[in-house]
Amino acid sequence: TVERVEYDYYKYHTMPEITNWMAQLEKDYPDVVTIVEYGQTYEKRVISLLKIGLNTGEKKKAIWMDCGIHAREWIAPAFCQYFVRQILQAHKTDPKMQEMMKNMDFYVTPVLNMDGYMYSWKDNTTRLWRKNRSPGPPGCDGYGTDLNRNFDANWGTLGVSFNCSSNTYCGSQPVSEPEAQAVTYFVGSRKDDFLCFLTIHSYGQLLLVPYGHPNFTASNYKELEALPVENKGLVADRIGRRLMQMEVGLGAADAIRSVHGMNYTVGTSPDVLYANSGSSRDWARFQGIPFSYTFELRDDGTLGFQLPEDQIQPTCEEAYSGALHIITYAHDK
Ligand code: ING
Ligand code: ZN
Repeated sequence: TVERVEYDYYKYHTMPEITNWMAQLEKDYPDVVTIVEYGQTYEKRVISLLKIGLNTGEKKKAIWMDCGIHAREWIAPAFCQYFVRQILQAHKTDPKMQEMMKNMDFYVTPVLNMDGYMYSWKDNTTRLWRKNRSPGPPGCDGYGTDLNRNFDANWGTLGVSFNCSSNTYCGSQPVSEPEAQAVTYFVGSRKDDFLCFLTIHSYGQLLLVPYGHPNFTASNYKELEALPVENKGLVADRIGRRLMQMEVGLGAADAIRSVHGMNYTVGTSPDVLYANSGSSRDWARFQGIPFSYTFELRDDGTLGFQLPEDQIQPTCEEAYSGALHIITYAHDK
């Protein structure tokens, strides 16, 4: 008999380990888990996600979660794996999770930027790599585009660099990168199904709501006054959605705090830190997905991207509680 070794969710895993873990889950939960391949990285690795839900034969709503869009943020893929394990366990016993899995499919990408993630595992000098691994335009000797500046949402306008060696290089044009293309195509072609878009980063202990661009937040109030009556509904909806997202985000921060007492700040990126453009969160919201959040997990900057393994468990426990708050609200609404 072959003894199955328990997967250790409280360690950081290499890309091949995560790929094997995905394949094993599909075998262990054939009725609930399906691997979906939906793109290719610059270095031709296949980007895949776990589709998790009960096959009801009905058209279902959907939840998006991606981790590891930035290579060095290792706690993010660890969280996606923990999240998947938790919902699979909960669905065995918890009536609420059973109900949600009947009505919705969870689409979870454990590592979106696979090339960058593998590069960050190479050695001590590459551990803090952030971007993908595509070479810059001709004449540039840097590598990599910041995938969270490459989406088609006010692309190239704020909080980006056009220097291909910069950590926030936004690419040669909107969605120039194959990893951003994969998400854009997969989510964009099913945008009416998605209730919720969660993209997981570290660090900073923040829950960021759209938009990263300040012109699409506060000034909406002025816009509303100036608009002809027939357009007010749309903009009011935009404001209403933003307020609703803030409220649900604050609820998620409370849920997080109740687990280990950690404080997460909720707001738009210009309110909380600095403005940016081309993020997947903003893009998803522009697509009309009602709830779109960036999670910035632990820590507060003390150890930053090199979060010790003994913090994986508490970080995942609290973030799970926050994510579930948002997902449950989006489902019930
Ligand atoms: N932070 C995100 C980034 O893309 C962000 C989100 C944007 C945070 C702007 C704050 C301000 O930069 C990380 N850590 O990647
Ligand atoms: Zn990040």
